[in-house]
Amino acid sequence: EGVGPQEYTGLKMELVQWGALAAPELDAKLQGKKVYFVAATLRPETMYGQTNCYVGPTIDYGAFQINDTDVYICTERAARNMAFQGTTKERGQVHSLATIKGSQLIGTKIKAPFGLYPEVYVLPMETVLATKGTGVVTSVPSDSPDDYATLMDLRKKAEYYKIDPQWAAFDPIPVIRTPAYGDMTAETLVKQLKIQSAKDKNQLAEAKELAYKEGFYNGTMLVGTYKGEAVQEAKNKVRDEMIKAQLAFAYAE
Ligand code: A2H
Repeated sequence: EGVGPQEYTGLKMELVQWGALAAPELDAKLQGKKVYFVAATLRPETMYGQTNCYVGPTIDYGAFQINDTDVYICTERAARNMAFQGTTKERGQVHSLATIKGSQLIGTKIKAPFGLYPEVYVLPMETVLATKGTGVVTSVPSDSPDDYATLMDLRKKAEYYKIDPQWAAFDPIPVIRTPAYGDMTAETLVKQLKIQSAKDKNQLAEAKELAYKEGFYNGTMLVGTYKGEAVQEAKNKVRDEMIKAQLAFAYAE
């Protein structure tokens, strides 16, 4: 990354129902609050294609009281950053209501803002970094090679990953068309580069770079308010629309 701060979109994915591993601990503590998983994304225009959300199973997460009503699930590091970016009611203040391991969040059902699948599940991704973004990654397997490779791994070995196959059953949705890779950029690249799993780090880094550039410079929206428009134009419009609807906020680090 460059010298300046990275500008993310913090996507608010509202809790629908805790998974069985989180429920006993968190249900009582967060009674009556509006709870959101907050995912940091650089591709807000792809959010129509969310199929699930990822957390790192070994990462520590917290439930942070952000204002009078809202609680955000993310890393403490991210909550502290938010507190200095006007996200919290009191500047610099973070109030932790509970802590929880990523593994305990698996199977939780949440809303996917702007998603064509309105509700999705939280799944494990071993490559999520605790030191980047919020530690929560919303998954768009049509356009993110990492998201695609992990979803395929989870489907192949549901038992090993201790997930219900139904949680990973939402198929990728075409969101963006590119001249080089068609309507499913990530799938095309994963196949072209012969990526076998999410462990193929080097090829995935290459696929990520190719997908990002082609999507941004040559992509056209296939769905949503800006269908038919260039990604370059639609990107910030979708972001603004989400922020206006209070489904997202600006997050930088
Ligand atoms: B992106 P950069 Cl469709 N650990 O969002 C690992 N990856 C993380 C993360 C973390 N802690 N926090 C965010 N990310 C992911 C959408 C997307 C993303 C698409 C295509 C590419 C893409 C849907 N997932 O990212 O290192 C998030 O995934 C590739 C650039 O700060 C976030 O945007 O550049 C991106 O990585 C931020 O990565």
